[in-house]
Amino acid sequence: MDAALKQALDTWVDRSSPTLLIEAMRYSVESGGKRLRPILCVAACEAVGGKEVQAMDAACALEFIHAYSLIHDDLPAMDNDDLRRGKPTCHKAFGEAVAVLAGDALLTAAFELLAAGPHAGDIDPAISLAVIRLIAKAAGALGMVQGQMLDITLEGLEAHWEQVQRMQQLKTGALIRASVEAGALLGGASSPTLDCISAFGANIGLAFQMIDDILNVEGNPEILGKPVGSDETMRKATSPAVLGLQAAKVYAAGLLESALAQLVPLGTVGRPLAGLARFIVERKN
Ligand code: GRG
Repeated sequence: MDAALKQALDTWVDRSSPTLLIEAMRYSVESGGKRLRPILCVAACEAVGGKEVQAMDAACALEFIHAYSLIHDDLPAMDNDDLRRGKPTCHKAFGEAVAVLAGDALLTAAFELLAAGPHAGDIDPAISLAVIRLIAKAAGALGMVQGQMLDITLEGLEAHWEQVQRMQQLKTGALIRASVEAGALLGGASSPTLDCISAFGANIGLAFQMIDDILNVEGNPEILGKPVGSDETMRKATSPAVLGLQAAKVYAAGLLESALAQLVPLGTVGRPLAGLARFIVERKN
């Protein structure tokens, strides 16, 4: 996946001479990370009988969007974080203005990749359009950006679990769900299979953010590559804060079970997705 992302950057981002902007984009995409969204996208494509190559443009685009969201999330106006993946955050390395622009440019590059990436010519235009539409919705004001807005709004308030759950479904869950939906669409999933994959994505998307919250309470900063305890300091509305640590763990385990149940109709081809779901809930970083 790292090689594919590098190639996507080379092809779609670095067509002019190197600039600070491009350096900042590369810094953010090539600084590691779990690559979970692109891996989920490819796994969903393969689970419905598609080939990796069919999902590759969308997979890279999803990672570009994820990288943009992390750059903006770390800014002083948002979470004001200094470290990401064990390295200085983009604005710490390049300054705030360059970081804002690198995020903007990655978001735009993602849609260019979706519309005209190296494999675009091999995909049915109706499917391409459906994928672009679903990723745009998941990333935008009805998805991730809305979730971030709710996150900011709920800061310091006595939030209800329903509010926190909605915020997490949008802030983190929407892009994860879109990753598997896009992969399944590109792989040629039937409508009932797409429904199962979509429900699977909704469950693991929420579980992912709940585990992120739990790791912010009791994770190992060295393994995480960032400090822990920031949610409590910033009085963030998180699942452990609202449900309690133990109940949040039990809830996330229940989401894993629901996610796995959605894969039953797929049979053995669903196993890689099941493994990824387990990783999401059992991870330490
Ligand atoms: C337009 C200002 C502006 C904001 C855009 C920033 C933003 C909207 C949304 C933020 C969404 C966000 C950062 C959610 C957190 C999701 C999350 C838990 C990220 C960590 O994901 P991992 O663990 O990261 O997959 P790695 O490092 O593995 O890639």
